[in-house]
Amino acid sequence: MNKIIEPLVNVDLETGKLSGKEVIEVLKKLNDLKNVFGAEEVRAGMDQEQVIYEVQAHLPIAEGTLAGLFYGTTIIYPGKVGDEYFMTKGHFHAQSDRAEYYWGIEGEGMLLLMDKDRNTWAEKMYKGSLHYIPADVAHRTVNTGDSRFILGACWPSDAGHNYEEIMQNGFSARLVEKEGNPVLVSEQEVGL
Ligand code: PAN
Ligand code: ZN
Repeated sequence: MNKIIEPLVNVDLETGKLSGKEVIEVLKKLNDLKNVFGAEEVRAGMDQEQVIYEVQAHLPIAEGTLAGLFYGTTIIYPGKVGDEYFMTKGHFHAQSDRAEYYWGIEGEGMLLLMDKDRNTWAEKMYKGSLHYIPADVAHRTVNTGDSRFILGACWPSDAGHNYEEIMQNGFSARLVEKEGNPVLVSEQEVGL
């Protein structure tokens, strides 16, 4: 009855790394990111086994369960496809009105956000930055630095992921390097 137990999962507060029994890990290699970057022909010519990002998550209940929470850490490795920085696929939530928190843990990056009217903006992310992703806003993270970029996330267990919308239509802007700096370029400018 009245017992004191050890936690099932631990998080390394320096690196975001999760350890414990109920942790799942997903690797995304360049091969998994077809048509994600503007320069698909450049991506296709690179090493397809290269890991671009990895996600560790603690999902203590079944996906789709109402009113629970999930916790995850994402590591995005540094690099570019052409002039576009390595980034996640990005998604709306399947239950599109579900919000999410992100926070920066290590390195430098950006959170790319796009509403349903395809207005896209970016927020700088760094160790300690906190980001509230509102309902109905697609989100993708981008490593704009030259070392690994790590972020934490917490989202509702019934949010789900709608990757299809972004695979079909993309975001309306991309983060590219120009003269050594990240610049948000809209689809009109690059003819996405
Ligand atoms: C995050 C993301 C994670 C990977 O946990 O799932 O950063 O990005 P993609 O899912 O776009 O590949 C989250 O937003 N969960 O809802
Ligand atoms: Zn999400």
